[in-house]
Amino acid sequence: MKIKKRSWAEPFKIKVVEPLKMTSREDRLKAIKKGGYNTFLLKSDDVYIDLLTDSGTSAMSDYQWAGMMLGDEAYAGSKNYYNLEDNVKKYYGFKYLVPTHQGRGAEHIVSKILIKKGDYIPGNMYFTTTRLHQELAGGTFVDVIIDEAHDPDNLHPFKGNIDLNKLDKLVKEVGVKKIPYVSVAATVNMAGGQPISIQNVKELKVFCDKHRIKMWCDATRAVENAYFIKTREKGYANKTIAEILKEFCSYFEGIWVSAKKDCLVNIGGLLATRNWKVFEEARNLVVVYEGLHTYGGLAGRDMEAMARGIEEMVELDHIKARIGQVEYIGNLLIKAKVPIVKPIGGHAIFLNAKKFLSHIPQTQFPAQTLAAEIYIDSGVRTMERGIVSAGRNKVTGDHNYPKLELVRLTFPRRVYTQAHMDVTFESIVEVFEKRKSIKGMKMIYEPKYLRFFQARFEKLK
Ligand code: PM9
Repeated sequence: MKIKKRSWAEPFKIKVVEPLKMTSREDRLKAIKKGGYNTFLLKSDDVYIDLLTDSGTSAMSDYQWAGMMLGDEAYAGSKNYYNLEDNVKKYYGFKYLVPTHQGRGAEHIVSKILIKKGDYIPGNMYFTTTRLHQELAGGTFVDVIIDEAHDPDNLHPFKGNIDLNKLDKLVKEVGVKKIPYVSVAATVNMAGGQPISIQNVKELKVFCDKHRIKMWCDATRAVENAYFIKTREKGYANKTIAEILKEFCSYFEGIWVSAKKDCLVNIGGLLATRNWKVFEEARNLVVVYEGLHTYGGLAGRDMEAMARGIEEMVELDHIKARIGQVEYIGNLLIKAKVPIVKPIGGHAIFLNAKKFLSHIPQTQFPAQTLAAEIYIDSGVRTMERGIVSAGRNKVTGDHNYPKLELVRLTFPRRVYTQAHMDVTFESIVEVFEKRKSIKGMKMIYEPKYLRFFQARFEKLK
């Protein structure tokens, strides 16, 4: 037999296992009904394969666990803080670090420092917590991502790119004084884990320097972005992930990071900048909202795990296998003609619920419905990323109607095997086969903020 293409495998072996619980269809029907047809309201005990999020769900390495034992739990000046500071400098390239309990802690502080009432914050598609903090600080988020990002079938290799014409239009409309910074996400979660190119960031930098606008980056999944730059962008194939990450970050005044993703930890976040004034203000605010500036709401051991996770996140074998797993199931779904967002993104597969359940109008929550149906079929937990996540227009109070109505299958890092991918794939195909019989839902409880976390639904008869 001639082998056409050699396979890759996970660059680790398993040392500790956590048993998974199998449930019956009846159990799952009861559980999802009790949880108001919202997968966030399920008990994890009732879940078989948990693809809700890649946030804080990674498996840590033995090197990270060993670091946990070296936690210096001093209130002030923990040595783990200094290890983290060294690695943030070495890998992200920023001199000043403020740790936070998780990403939104950093978003809160950055938004409070940079935004004043009446400002506009352009960005490459909104993210739920990011936009909310920008709004709570008095700003209005403006989407300036390229149009291709809103089309699930468009094959643009960098759908996270910013459309400089849209940005220019905003500058002309509101004036530079009302634009405190451009909010750049790498990769873009809500667009399907799509990357932004270095070329686009460089062009943005020229534009922003000309208009004296700052650039800040949500670098939560910037390592995945770096992998896409390496594999898709001219001139970067021979650079290491670490080199690309550092160059990428060099265009920004600062970053915020939810360390629960790329950095391979279960809790943690950070804000890093090269601007002393911003750092000083952030250091002042962090003691109000998070904790002292040398721990920001984290234990010393958590900071050590993060410092070590940062070293591991840029290893090529790791990131290749991580994205390879997403590509594996994505390609199976494409072959089975299940509609997904293309190109396949970094951290997740996004099912196109608008196409999958084309008979259900957006006001009956097709993505929310599909996530519930997949859970009922197999115990695989996914997440809605459509009209529920998009929330309401803060002026009119009506739903925001996003073009993308998606269900996200998000893959925790180093947790599941290829066999788990096969089981998940088969479940989605089964649901796809009987899609015509599926009915939509109505919302019966809606919380004020970030409604997707706690909203409740009922099945339509
Ligand atoms: N992202 C996710 O599942 C967890 C909460 S929202 C469902 O994708 C970006 C790009 C994120 C992110 C969280 C945060 C907030 C900021 N930026 O969750 O507070 O994807 O650590 O980070 C989630 P924290």
